[in-house]
Amino acid sequence: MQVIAFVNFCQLLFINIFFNKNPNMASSLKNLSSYDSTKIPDASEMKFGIVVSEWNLEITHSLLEGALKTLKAHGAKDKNIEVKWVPGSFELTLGGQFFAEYRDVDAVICLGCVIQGETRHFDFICQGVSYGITDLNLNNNIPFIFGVLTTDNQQQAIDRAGGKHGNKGDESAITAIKMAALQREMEG
Ligand code: DLZ
Repeated sequence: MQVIAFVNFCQLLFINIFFNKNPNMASSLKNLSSYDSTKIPDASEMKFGIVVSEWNLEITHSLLEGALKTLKAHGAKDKNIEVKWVPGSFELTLGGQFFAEYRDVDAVICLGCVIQGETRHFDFICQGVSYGITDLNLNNNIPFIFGVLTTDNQQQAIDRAGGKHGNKGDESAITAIKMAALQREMEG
């Protein structure tokens, strides 16, 4: 037991020193835009809703660009992708719910960016949107994708919106395609 704990400790130490970053941060090790395109299902018959937050617009605009480019790269047609804007990330949940109620879509991608400020507002927004999107997934029979960056500062967001860590929009699009395909497969 002690030996295993020691080996784990050494692994973490190595990763920490080698990458000079926190090993708990997934995107330090994984680029958000890297995936094996041969393993992605065909999206040509799928319909997508995308809800995007206007807060931190330069970032969310890049997330949207990434998501659109990736959906289309896997066959999704323009006419089958609808984009709606909401004021902030807190409103992504209701925007997503509107898609479930008023549109016929296979998956909804929710894109936003919450950057830590001086007050606790960050925590409330992050909690609201993450619980909100979880509820959407459980209460509607389609997938809702959590494409929300929650970062300490602007640079971390830039790095994950088409920067050195890839684009969360790409990752969200791939997740949407995979989940829509999974649902189709299980429905039979
Ligand atoms: C108010 C607020 C703040 C301070 N920061 C952000 C943010 O970093 N990212 C974001 O998407 N939205 C932010 N908002 C707006 C809230 O999401 C929401 O739109 C307002 O609180 C109104 O409900």
